[in-house]
Amino acid sequence: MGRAAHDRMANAIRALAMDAVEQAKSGHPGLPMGAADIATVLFTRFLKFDPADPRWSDRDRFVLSAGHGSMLIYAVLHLLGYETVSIEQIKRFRQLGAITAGHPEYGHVPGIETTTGPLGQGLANAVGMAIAERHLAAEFGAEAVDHHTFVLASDGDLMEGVSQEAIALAGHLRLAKLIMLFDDNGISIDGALSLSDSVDQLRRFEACGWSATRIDGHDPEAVAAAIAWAKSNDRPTLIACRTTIGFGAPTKAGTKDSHGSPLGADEIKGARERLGWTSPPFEVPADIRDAWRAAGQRGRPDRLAWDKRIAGMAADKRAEFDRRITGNLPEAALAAAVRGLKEKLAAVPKEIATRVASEHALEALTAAVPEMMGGSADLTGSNNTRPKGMAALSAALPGGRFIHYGIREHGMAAAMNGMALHGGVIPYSGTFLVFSDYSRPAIRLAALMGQRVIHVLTHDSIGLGEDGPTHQPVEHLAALRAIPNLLVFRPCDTVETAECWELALRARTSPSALALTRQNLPQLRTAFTPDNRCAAGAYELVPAEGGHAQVALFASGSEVAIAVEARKLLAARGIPARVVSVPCFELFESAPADARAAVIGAAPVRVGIEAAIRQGWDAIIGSDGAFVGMTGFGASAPAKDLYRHFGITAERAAEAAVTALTKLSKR
Ligand SMILES: Cc1ncc(C[n+]2csc(CCOP(=O)(O)OP(=O)(O)O)c2C)c(N)n1
Repeated sequence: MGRAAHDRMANAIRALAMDAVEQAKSGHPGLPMGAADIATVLFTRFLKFDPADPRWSDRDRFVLSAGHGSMLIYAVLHLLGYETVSIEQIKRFRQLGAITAGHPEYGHVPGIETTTGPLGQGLANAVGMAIAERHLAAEFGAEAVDHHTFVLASDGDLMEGVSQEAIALAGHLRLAKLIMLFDDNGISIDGALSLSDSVDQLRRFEACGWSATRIDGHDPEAVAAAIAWAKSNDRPTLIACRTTIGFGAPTKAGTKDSHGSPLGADEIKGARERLGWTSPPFEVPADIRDAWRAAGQRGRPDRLAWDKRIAGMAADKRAEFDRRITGNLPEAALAAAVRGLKEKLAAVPKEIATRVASEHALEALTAAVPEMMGGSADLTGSNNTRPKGMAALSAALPGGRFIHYGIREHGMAAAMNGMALHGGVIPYSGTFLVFSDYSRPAIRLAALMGQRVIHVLTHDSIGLGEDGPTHQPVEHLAALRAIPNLLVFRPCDTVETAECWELALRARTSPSALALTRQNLPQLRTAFTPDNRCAAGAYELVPAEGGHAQVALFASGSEVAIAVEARKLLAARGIPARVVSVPCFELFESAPADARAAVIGAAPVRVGIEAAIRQGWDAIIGSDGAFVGMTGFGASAPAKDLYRHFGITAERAAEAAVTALTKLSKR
């Protein structure tokens, strides 16, 4: 392609971007106009994809990490011939009901792998995608899995802390098929980057084990040469592409004024003149459209050849590959594993911590579900996420299933999102519940994007003991429960732990968090039940005896055993009480109203028990219910002493019930 043809193709992106932002009266023209040359080279000469099959599993992945530049990807997809991204959709950029959202996440537009509004996330997602690619290639061979992951990142992406975690991990794992195109325009919202940053990015990336180069991002041949070089590298590559933000805009190019607001009619007129773009808004000349469409057809032969290779695979290997890529679970094996676990526990009950119960569950589940990939942020022995025999993934052994993420909770959670978005693997990993604060932004995005990632969060209360209040979560359960579409499980014993694991795996479009104890807990579910009782979210564990329940005790996790003891104390005083285990608020909330009402029951007094703050419990116990839990931070002491000190005991729970009953009788 000659330079003139390239320029006209890139200008089509620029024109669509400035016109769409103008029409929407909001958006970010600067990045698409500045990065148009990079995108044109990448999409017309390198990226492997087929608009006729956007979900083709061996396509190259492209992540626009700087999601605010979304008009770049919409314009490109439209020009390439992705049918859903019609000109009508571009005209309705950022409007209610349009697929062209301001910051598109996953799932709205075919062809968009993910773009992240919160800067830095997409970059870390790309690292996870590259990990998944390496892993699946090791398992199924290059004839099935052999693609690159490209990410376009901005200054903001590289300034965010999560980027450091992600690039360090990528360099360490030598993810050679990961290529980062850095839109090196030196401008952010406040103005010149020099206001707040003086990092030498090339040396930074090199120090993290990457190859790095800087080029003129408006020179298509330089971009092409750099990408070709990057593809031949044995390590991940940073291509810093020097660009001018808002390229083409007569007065706003190179300034913050082109970053995040419409250019205005005069500026757009001037840009059209400068770029030699004579078409009216939203119109693309036929020859340019044809050139883009032709580029969109480039990948078709590759895809057809891939189809053939897959069709030629041994039948059982092919079936397994298809199953993994579609995300279906091995139903029979999973059901048998869970049943086997529960039968064993019914025969020989165990008094162990739920984190240990989780390890036992993982031994059975990871054997049955080979797409599960474990990990931990340097707390492997504490999180119990590495079942015996699970090999560690490394640069030399990409087929390993356990990832030592290092002390990088945020990067870990964001990489897990990328792995899930890539498909073919189910990532789970661990840290302490209290450090979910460090991974929260990525957990939130997993929930928003409907991705199946599973966070094992151990040391889930003051029950962790001597490490003290910095390590003791008190508000974290409430904070996680506040995230829509996140399933927060807090199982009370070994059986519930197995059941919650099964539910997390079956939640195709929700991430899960499993809050697990450090301390031992008695097994409360001693009788075998084939059904998954935790699926209801809450259920009656022990009924009232000696008449209608006067008291209902609701608890989760380690406090369910306390509720069971409190019930005995109440029984001794002639007060019938029932115990309801509440392993998952979200599943309970989604149950039908009559089922919910039946579980809540008619006892005049309701008591909630959880070694955490009350927030959220009123939905179950009512605002007039009694709550036994935490009201502030914990302390450093052995767990048993802390439970006594903070009054989270059976005696206190029974007392609270009696006090409430007495109050009622006086009314
Ligand atoms: C985590 C996070 N913090 C803040 C923002 C708001 N924000 C959007 S773009 C941006 C910076 C823009 O600079 P740059 O990344 O260089 O993009 P460019 O100006 O080149 O388009 C900021 C702070 C965000 N999207 N995410």
